[in-house]
Amino acid sequence: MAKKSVWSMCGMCTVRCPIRVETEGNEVTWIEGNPHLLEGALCAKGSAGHALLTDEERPLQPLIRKGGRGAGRWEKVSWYTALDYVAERLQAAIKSHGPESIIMSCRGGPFVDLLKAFIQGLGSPNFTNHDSACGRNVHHASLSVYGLGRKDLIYDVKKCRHLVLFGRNILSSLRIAELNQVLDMLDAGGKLTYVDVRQTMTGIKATRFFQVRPGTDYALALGMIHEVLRQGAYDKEFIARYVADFDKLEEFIQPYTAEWAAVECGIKGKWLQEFVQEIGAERPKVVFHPGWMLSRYRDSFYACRALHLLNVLMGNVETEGGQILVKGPGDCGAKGLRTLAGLVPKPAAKRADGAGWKYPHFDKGPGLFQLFYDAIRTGEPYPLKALICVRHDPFSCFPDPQAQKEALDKLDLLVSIDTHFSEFGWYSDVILPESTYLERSSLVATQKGVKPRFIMRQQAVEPRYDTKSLIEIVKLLAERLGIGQYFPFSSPEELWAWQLEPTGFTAKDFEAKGFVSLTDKPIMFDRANLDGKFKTPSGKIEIISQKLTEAGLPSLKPYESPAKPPKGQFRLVFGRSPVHAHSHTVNNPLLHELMPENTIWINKRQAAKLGVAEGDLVDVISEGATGTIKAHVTEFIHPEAVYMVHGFGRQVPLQTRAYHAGIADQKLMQGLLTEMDPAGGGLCLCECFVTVRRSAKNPKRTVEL
Ligand SMILES: Nc1nc2c(c(=O)[nH]1)N[C@H]1C(S)=C(S)[C@@H](COP(=O)(O)OP(=O)(O)OC[C@H]3O[C@@H](n4cnc5c(=O)[nH]c(N)nc54)[C@H](O)[C@@H]3O)O[C@H]1N2
Ligand SMILES: Nc1nc2c(c(=O)[nH]1)N[C@H]1C(S)=C(S)[C@@H](COP(=O)(O)OP(=O)(O)OC[C@H]3O[C@@H](n4cnc5c(=O)[nH]c(N)nc54)[C@H](O)[C@@H]3O)O[C@H]1N2
Ligand code: SF4
Ligand SMILES: [Mo]
Repeated sequence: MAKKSVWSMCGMCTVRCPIRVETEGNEVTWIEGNPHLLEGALCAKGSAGHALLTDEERPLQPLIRKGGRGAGRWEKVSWYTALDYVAERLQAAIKSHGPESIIMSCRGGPFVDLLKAFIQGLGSPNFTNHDSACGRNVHHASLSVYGLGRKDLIYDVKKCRHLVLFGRNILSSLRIAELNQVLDMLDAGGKLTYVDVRQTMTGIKATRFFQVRPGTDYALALGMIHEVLRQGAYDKEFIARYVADFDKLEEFIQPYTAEWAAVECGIKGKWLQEFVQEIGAERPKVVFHPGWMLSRYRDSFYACRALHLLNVLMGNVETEGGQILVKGPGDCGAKGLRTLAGLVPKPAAKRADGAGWKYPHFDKGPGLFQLFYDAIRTGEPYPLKALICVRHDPFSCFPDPQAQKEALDKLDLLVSIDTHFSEFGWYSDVILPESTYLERSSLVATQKGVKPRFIMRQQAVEPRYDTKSLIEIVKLLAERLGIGQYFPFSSPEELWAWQLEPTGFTAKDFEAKGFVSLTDKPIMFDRANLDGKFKTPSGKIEIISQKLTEAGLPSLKPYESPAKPPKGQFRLVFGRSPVHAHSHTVNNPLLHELMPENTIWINKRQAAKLGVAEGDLVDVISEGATGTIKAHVTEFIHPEAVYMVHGFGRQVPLQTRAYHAGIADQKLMQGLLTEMDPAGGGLCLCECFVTVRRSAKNPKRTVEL
């Protein structure tokens, strides 16, 4: 059988590592990281991609709901029928309530141009994503300090001398390229300081580990700022040149001494002083990395802001081993890709979630998903009628799926475009199954960075079942809805040629390495002349953000100590496993074998008080929700917290391996659907308290007399 080698991009998580795939006939025989970029490295999930191909516990043809929502009765239909069904209902919504009554949500990433063109082509501004449960606080904090988003600055992890990570479990919640950079940095003698409420793979490799009381990162960051200022360990020149209102920070920080922070966080003040001495000597090659999470507490926006300010104090902007402004094709003297969204007029209506107008400090880009639930419930600012989720599962992503269902029952149409049965898909009216990443081509994508490039995902094998690529699904739907003109292609090859046309490259240029580099050398701006690079209203790095002030919000918020869990309760925190990507790999035959269920981590002393031993079943109870799970009893978690890996507790019966294996943290987060940091928009996922008790489902303990 004919053997082939295909350049592609992994789709097992959203990192989308570049890969090389070997095929024989229609079988995938080998997958590795692109040797030119990743030296062949791939993670466990990426290696399990071929098991996704053959997995029949995914939607294998379009499905239309027959019974009530969520009842699991499906009619198998042709693509023709399914697309007509969706198009007719969208048309009805447009006719009765205008195109703005349609919401589309998508996980984001390098291929969103296609979906943006579709929803805006229909005339709706309501394009959204998952990010209020992920990195919105970090993003908005970054915007408020630099006027640049979280993706406009990259951390030069490999060359830094000291990497400081707050709840960023970089060696487990991984991106291959970044993980390799951390290891190279450590090999080169760099230091790693890690802050978490529990010990992790990253903490084990770290030079220093601060185990903090849950939710006190803001205090720690304030204590660090105080100590940096006290020791004079900051870049005075950089600050004088680029930073506004530094004196306001000096004044604000007065009460937040290192000793105070140490007491608040439960660490030693001496450790903080030593830490600041080190970074003072190592700056500017010091990176404070708020990651995506910094975990989701009520003040996480301000904690992220404080970390950004620490970076500013280090003077690490546009330096090797610090933070570097991303560069795009234009910075290499090259032309960018032609975009489909560029063909489409901007929708006239305001966003229904209020981002950019009701909430002027929120980036109106993808807005905030949870605010659509308010709009659905109230019908304000206008009625909403349909939700299309592409590569996004709001019932796994956002708290309290039951509350979400109650709101979504007000909509006439729910569509899931997914490779799997998502929890949302199972509740929706139509499932349009996308071909897996190995069975489809995607758009040409731009990867910005110090060395920007164009990259491509090419189809490795033919679809095994009656599924289609997103490119085809969108094109077919657009034609039915009278907006076919915005999709001027009839195959991925034609689309690539259209996108690439202004750049002077062709698909042939990708044959050698799977990507096209736009520069040989890293591009750096002149650090002595960064004027115009900071997109804040003042053009300076803003300690007091004008936008926040205009929105009536403080830029430097006084610290408030997080609530202690009520007696007998714990704060529920969560994270990821290196072998799973959120909830959608839990049913993968190979990955399920590696980690079939989650456990709940509980501190040894607390477990002893509850009579819970390692491996015992415990009931985890929050207001209105409960689940039973195995306990992992350990010294390596703060006594106030319990921890579980996100993604388990799935309720789709057709996924036999994942069905009811472990429990879902988001289902315990009752009442938190729209609880957010008002300044950052991030959801307060970590503001959930649960009771844990030994379950009656354990076998009775017998005592030998
Ligand atoms: N309680 C709690 N909530 C959380 C988190 C948590 O840890 N705990 N984590 C938060 C974070 S950081 C994030 S990023 C979000 C993630 O939340 P989501 O974005 O919803 O999560 P994913 O599981 O990455 O992907 C969603 C859907 O994409 C589908 N999918 C995967 N590959 C493809 C594909 O190739 N094509 C198509 N069409 N669909 C595909 C999957 O089957 C899945 O149904 O959740 C957030 N919410
Ligand atoms: N293998 C794998 N890798 C992934 C993903 C995946 O699903 N699987 N998802 C990707 C995505 S979408 C994201 S957003 C990133 C997320 O990457 P990270 O930001 O590294 O997120 P998590 O693994 O969720 O780790 C969160 C950590 O925060 C800790 N924590 C909880 N409360 C506190 C606190 O008060 N203070 C501090 N300092 N820490 C606290 C938790 O104990 C946990 O270890 O990972 C990405 N990489
Ligand atoms: S990190 Fe792993 S799963 Fe994610 S894209 Fe890269 S290889 Fe694939
Ligand atoms: Mo995320």
